[in-house]
Amino acid sequence: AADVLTFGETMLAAQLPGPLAVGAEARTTIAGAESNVAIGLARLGHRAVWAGLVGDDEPGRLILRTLRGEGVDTSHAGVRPEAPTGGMLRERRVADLVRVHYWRRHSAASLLAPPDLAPALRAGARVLHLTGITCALGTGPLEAVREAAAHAHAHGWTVVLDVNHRHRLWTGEEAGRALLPLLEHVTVLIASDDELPVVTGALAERPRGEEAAVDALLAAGVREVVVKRGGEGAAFRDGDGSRHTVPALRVPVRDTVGAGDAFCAGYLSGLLDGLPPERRLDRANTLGAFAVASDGDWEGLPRRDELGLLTAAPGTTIR
Ligand code: ADP
Ligand code: KDG
Repeated sequence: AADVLTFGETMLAAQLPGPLAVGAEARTTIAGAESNVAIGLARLGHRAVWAGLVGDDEPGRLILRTLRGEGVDTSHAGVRPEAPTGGMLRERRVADLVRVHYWRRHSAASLLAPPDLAPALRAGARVLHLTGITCALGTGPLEAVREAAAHAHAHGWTVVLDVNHRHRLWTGEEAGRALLPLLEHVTVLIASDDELPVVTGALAERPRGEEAAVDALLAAGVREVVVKRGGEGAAFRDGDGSRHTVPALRVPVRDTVGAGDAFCAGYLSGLLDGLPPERRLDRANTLGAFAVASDGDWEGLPRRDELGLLTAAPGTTIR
């Protein structure tokens, strides 16, 4: 069986070093939070399955080829001729500000419905990885997430939900209402500090502050809550009262997009390797640092033999 099953929307992505409106030249690649996690895991030697839908088009072929080339299992991915693969464009509008544009309405990935996942769920995995992005794609994808979470929970898998709130797709209120019913199935909830209120805002008592928000999530049945704090690092709490924090690694910041997904892949890798919470956080932090210190969402993620690279002195040339 697989180590991790994940699914969601992966898009054709264009990266522009300058403003789109004046015709900056683009580099094409693929982007998708769930496939970023799958690639991060595959690079570390884990068996990751990505089970999303693409169109029968060139972007769809690029996506499947890239994932296969990275060693991600796509045997449960689907091709839908009736809808196009979604797209996104990321423009570096000015040095420190990136703007994202999506073309994903009515995309092939948004056609996802529970039956599409049945074979992958039957095949089994140790961990199910879900993100709030998939929940935002429509009622079919949301139902698919709910059924997958219920199935995985009932079969004793570890269920990991990364809130991954995307303002461009839905409001915090909509996200909270959709994610709340999932919590009873979630083992590990991962959120950035500003995303915690998205989920807990939908609770009747609306906890105030991070501490209260994490308490409320643990009371709702989540076993571990991992909070990402960008350049400050991350924190962990579980239902047994243990707590850990780790500072971020000090690296030059190239491109922060994808850091959260890399972090998540590192955390899952640590779980699969049976590491204790503090070392899971270390690995998560290490992958997050690789993502911010390199261009692209997933291109710079480490293989297992590269995990220690960031401890080299700044400016090192390895020869
Ligand atoms: P997201 O991309 O989901 O918003 P964060 O920005 O919180 O998530 O980043 C996720 C993780 O990536 C952080 O918890 C940290 O481990 C790492 N990270 C983010 N920014 C930096 C940074 N400037 N330096 C080093 N590590 C970082
Ligand atoms: O997490 C990085 C993502 O922003 C990117 O890969 C695309 O899935 C994506 C999204 O919805 O923004």
